[in-house]
Amino acid sequence: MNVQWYPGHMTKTRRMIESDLKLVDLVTEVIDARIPISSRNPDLNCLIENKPRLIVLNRADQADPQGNQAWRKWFLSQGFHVLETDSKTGKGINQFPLTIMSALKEQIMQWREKGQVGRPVRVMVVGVPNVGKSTFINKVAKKKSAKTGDRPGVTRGKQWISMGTGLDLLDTPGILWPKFEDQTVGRNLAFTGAVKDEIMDTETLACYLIETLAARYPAALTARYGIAVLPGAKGWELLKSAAKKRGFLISGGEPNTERMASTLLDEFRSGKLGRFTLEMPEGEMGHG
Ligand SMILES: Nc1nc2c(ncn2[C@@H]2O[C@H](COP(=O)(O)OP(=O)(O)O)[C@@H](O)[C@H]2O)c(=O)[nH]1
Ligand SMILES: [Mg+2]
Repeated sequence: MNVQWYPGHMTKTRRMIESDLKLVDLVTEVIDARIPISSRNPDLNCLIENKPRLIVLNRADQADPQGNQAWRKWFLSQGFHVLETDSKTGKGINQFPLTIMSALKEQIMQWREKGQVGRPVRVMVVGVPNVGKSTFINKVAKKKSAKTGDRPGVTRGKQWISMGTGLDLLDTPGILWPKFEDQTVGRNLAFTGAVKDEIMDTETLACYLIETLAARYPAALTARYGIAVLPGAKGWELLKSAAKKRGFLISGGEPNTERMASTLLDEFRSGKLGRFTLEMPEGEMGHG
């Protein structure tokens, strides 16, 4: 596992986030809309306590639109505010300031009653690696001020990005750790490329992915790879069929499952295969 997730760094990161939290009125939790459970930190609720929270369903462009809708509904039912974004193109970003203002409407009215008229609203972004925090902040700032690919444990001074009248965003996100000791979480993060492929060999990972997709999105596999997907189909068989259909063969005519595995992961991550939500709110889909 990556060095940035060692416990020492976690403690340091947690302390940093705790001190940043004191400075802000609202926490923006960026998550990967394809894996809304696996891309969250389970300890965040304790850490944040009662601060208003905005869930940004980022990578909405890569997730199943029906999945986005179901998750929006679920997070709203949990008392969160929700925004769907594609930070790569910027879709949904312009709703960010408005969504914050509406989330803090009562708070702002209270400040006004107390005579705190010019009090700026301050916001921070948190999230696990690879959900798109830096890209999101860059789009919000409309300039490349947040570094992409940053890592926890880096000390820095506080910088604020103005998002318009009286609305400030902390320019550096709080980087949380996922619940990586959970196997399903680890796999989901590996599917999306959030953790390096080295944690598992590519073929094993691709077997899990194709089986997961077969259970929920069989038509996408048939459309892209021309394979029949029967109920209960096993990952290894599906991977072999796809390799044969693609003409990926090794000497002797055996399917080149290694090449097919890389292709599947690439096509899943790049969106060529389609838009997928691998986890649904409880009650909407059993975990595959
Ligand atoms: N398609 C798509 N790609 C995104 C989106 N947000 C971020 N990315 C890409 O995902 C990668 C990781 O993003 P980054 O902002 O570094 O993630 P961070 O680790 O959370 O800061 C980059 O290549 C981004 O271009 C999004 O909403 N849609
Ligand atoms: Mg980053």
